[in-house]
Amino acid sequence: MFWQTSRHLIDLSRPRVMGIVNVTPDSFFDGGRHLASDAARAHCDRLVQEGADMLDVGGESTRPGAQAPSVQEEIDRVLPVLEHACTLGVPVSVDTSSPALMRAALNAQADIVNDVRALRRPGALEVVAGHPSCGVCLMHMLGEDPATMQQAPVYDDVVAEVAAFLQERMHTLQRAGVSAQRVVLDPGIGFGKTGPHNWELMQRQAEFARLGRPLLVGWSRKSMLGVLIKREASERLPASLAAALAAVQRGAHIVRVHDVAATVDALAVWRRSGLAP
Ligand code: 7PJ
Repeated sequence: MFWQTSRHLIDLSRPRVMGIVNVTPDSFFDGGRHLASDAARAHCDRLVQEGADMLDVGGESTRPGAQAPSVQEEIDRVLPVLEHACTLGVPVSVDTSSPALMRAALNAQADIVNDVRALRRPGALEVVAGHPSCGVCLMHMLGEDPATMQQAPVYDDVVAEVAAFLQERMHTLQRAGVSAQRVVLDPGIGFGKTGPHNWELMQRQAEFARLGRPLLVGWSRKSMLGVLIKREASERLPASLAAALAAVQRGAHIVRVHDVAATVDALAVWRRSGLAP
């Protein structure tokens, strides 16, 4: 299976590692932005050295209750880092729901739009459809607002409902002229799901294969791991590795992770062991 993106045709015959680059300054002093973007550029270099197959650069925290940055603030944060990432020889995605940032990122040679809202913001679908070849990751989130998505999410059948949503969004893109070869799907671990919903998505992940497109999943350091093993985010690396391996064993094509070096090592052993499905 292949993923068509702006500059790269990505071969997904073996699992790939997407390294997370967050550009979210925790300081609102004037200097904070520059420090944050210098650090983020260095982090891009490090993740590529560690073996990341692609980088995902984002500036909006989707933690429940997080304050959303203004569109201009998000662009000012992300664009300089993205421009640097695009010089490193690997495919680069922009993690945003903002059509203005999507357009700016694609003009700056970004390969992929990764949108946790699956291009539901007005104008977002048009930006992707207006590009001849960029890739897109469509993720499921219950509702459109991280601030409220965790307020008692309810599903009859979480796997069926997430799959139906992803299929509907993919068909909408195809009607707008975006070919399926440009699309990757993501069940959105932690986005409007209870702990049991997330684990059911893992246990039944193989059912997403019938959608016919590659699957990207992100379990890295997320809270359902912490609930299971009772550890803070900084101590969730072993749990995150186990989740990444379980996900690729169940057919995930791309794992979105913070800890690239460790994930690359774990996947090398997994492959050499002949466990590939
Ligand atoms: C995801 C994401 C994910 C995709 C975030 C975090 C929260 N994009 N952006 N999939 N998660 N495609 O990393 O903890 O799971 S932000």
